[in-house]
Amino acid sequence: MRIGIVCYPTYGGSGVVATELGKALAEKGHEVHFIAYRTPARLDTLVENVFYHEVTFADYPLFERAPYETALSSTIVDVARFAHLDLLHVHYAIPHAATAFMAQQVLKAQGLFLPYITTLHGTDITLVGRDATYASVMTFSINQSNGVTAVSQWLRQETLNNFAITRSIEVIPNFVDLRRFRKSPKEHFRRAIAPRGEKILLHTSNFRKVKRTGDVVEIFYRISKQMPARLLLVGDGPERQQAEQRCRELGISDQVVFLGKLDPVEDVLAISDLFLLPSETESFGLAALEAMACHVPVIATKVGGLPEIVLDGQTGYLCAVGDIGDMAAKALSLLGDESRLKQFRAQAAAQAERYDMHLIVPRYEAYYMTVLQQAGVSER
Ligand code: GMT
Repeated sequence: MRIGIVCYPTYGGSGVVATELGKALAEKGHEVHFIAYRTPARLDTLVENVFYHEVTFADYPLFERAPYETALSSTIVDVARFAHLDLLHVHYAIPHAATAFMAQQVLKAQGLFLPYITTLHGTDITLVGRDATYASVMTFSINQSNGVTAVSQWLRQETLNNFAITRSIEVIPNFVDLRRFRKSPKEHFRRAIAPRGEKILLHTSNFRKVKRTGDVVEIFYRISKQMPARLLLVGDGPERQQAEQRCRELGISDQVVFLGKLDPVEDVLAISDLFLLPSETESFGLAALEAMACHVPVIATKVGGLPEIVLDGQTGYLCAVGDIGDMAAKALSLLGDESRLKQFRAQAAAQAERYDMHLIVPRYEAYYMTVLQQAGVSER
């Protein structure tokens, strides 16, 4: 199959899922064409069957903001025509579903039909999508999609509850490449971070408000008062500076390492004892899944799709949003009990296996076939 994939190239989860999916499909022999305004973070283009098409913006003094949607739709049309795409798969509804619809209409006028699938990831529905600024066009372009998927049961329900959706939504959860995430710890790295055998806590995110990075710092502060510990923070974003400032105020800067944007997150996960994800909302929590794949239990909030991934009392703990005290207490009790920690580590890894790439990617392939059949198109 020849598949076009549209995604955000940033470190956000939707871009990561789109890129990993495209790479996995290419490995299975499909021809995959990524379309984005920058090379996606995890994309390695020197791989068989993978192509990358950059959306370029022609500048003009009249534009205060370059018209991204028009440039993207035009690029989709161009790639669809010349690479003979069978299907377009867009990740994150805003504005990608609308641009896919526009491209479909342009191609239709040229006598070509390009079915498109929209994958809903989270904040496109829970935060941004609800804003009246976007809601009507977003609802329309989701309904016009030839297929719609959501990354968790919760997100599917949330979409149906909040938008006038007239078509079915297939749930296909996110996945993990276990080959990549089953790493043995680099002992010299662990010794450098925790020379006296301190416990290592980790948080990775794009440091947006929704991630509650401030809570991560407060939870760690409470833990560090009770046991020797280190906190590693991977990623960057608007809340980072505030988090760094709070570490200084609490006098814990020497126990906290801000690693910034780091792609081989598996190397950091491999030396970690516990993962913290105190988000306000999380439609899936890919970061939690990647942690569990590395045998790292997760303390998270009981929100969104997280209870579908993190099994409370087995692969970690789920607490109320903002309940820093409870999260710190649960972390302390787990880190202080070596045999329970070992059991949780094994259970976390076993749970991650249910989301193995080799189980989930075929579900996308099957869904593509269904969509093509329903659209009355035969695969090239
Ligand atoms: O909102 C984000 O944190 C980024 C966003 C993204 O870029 O797409 O992440 C969402 O999609 C991820 C991949 O499906 C999910 O794992 C995240 O849970 C989801 N984020 C939220 O719902 C907050």
